[in-house]
Amino acid sequence: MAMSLKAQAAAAALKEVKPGMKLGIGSGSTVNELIRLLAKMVDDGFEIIGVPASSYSEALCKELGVPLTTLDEAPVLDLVIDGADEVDPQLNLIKGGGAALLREKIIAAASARMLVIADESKVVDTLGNYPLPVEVVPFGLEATRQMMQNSFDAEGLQGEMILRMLGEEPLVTDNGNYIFDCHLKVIRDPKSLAKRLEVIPGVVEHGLFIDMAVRAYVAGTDEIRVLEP
Ligand code: ABF
Repeated sequence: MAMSLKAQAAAAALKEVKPGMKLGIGSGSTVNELIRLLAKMVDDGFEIIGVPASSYSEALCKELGVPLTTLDEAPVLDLVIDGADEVDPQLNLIKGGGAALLREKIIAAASARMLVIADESKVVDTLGNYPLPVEVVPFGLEATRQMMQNSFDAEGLQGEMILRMLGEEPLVTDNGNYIFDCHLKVIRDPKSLAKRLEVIPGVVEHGLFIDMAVRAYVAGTDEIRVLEP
């Protein structure tokens, strides 16, 4: 059976994984393909140790036999491979559609290099059409919402914020927090917005990954493109 685009992107990035590496493993459906391919390599005797970014990735790795450790045991990683919701030409990213952005960013920051795997639908000229996830502490939610609104106003963004729900209740992240999905349309200056969000005490982390990815493997129907900033 032909490989899906997501699996093709994952397979291309896996060529950068060398035996003995400590590998950050992101999350999402593209990374699930990566985990499946990695599990086959491990079955064939390839030795790596992974640090997963979400409880879902952890469970899949365990189920398929990918050896894991924790970031406490391996605080410095050689490489992380992760998906994205949007990728711009500088390889700035929006991530967090799967609600794992905080752990994904901690793992990316702990890794010497970050590779992105995606299909062509994720590539954009300007970030923002995909709603920006922002992880916030439940305490003082309304105050945090207003401070975030002020940041969007200051950036000239018409930001509608929607608290992510799971049924009738707010979705709770792996870290016990909530997520606002911020519909901003066009984020002209992601760096500036990131700085504004980072000084809000109730904001734990935002889904803008700036200057972190060094290469993206983007699978289209005709070819796999390798993007660099
Ligand atoms: C994670 O998975 C997220 O940060 C991002 O939201 C998402 C991409 O998912 P998929 O690969 O399913 O499109 O990496």
